[in-house]
Amino acid sequence: MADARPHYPGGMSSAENLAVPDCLFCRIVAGQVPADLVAGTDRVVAFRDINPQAPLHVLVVPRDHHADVAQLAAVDPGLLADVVALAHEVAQTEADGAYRLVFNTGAEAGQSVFHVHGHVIGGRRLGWSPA
Ligand code: D5M
Repeated sequence: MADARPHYPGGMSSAENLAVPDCLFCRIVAGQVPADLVAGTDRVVAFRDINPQAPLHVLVVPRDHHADVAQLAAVDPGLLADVVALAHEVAQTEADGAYRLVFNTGAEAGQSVFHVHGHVIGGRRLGWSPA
């Protein structure tokens, strides 16, 4: 059967894809760059966005490196479920339970860090649509 896993630049397989040098969020996960951590498990970490757009603005990332949400879903859907579960937990703890979970995917959509992260945004009434 064909291997459906996405190709990673540099020839890494998903099994080797645990941490990527010079990836900002890999470095936060490793404790090499300081961050305001709010929650975490053995698989996922939540920390405050450095440029908050709302009273609650937390990023939830898998400890393992995956470039974007589509790659994560293809390689490890259970890990994506863990990201969503921690996002939900943070929103219950820090906001009134209503929140927006955003995965910018691709530079044209505003993704600037290519280690998948869900933006958990809440704590105020949210308008629509994104600019
Ligand atoms: O979101 C990337 C997000 O990452 C953006 O909202 C800023 C945030 N950011 C960048 N550097 C840091 C550090 N050091 N700590 C916390 N948050 C950070 P994107 O969807 O890729 O544009």
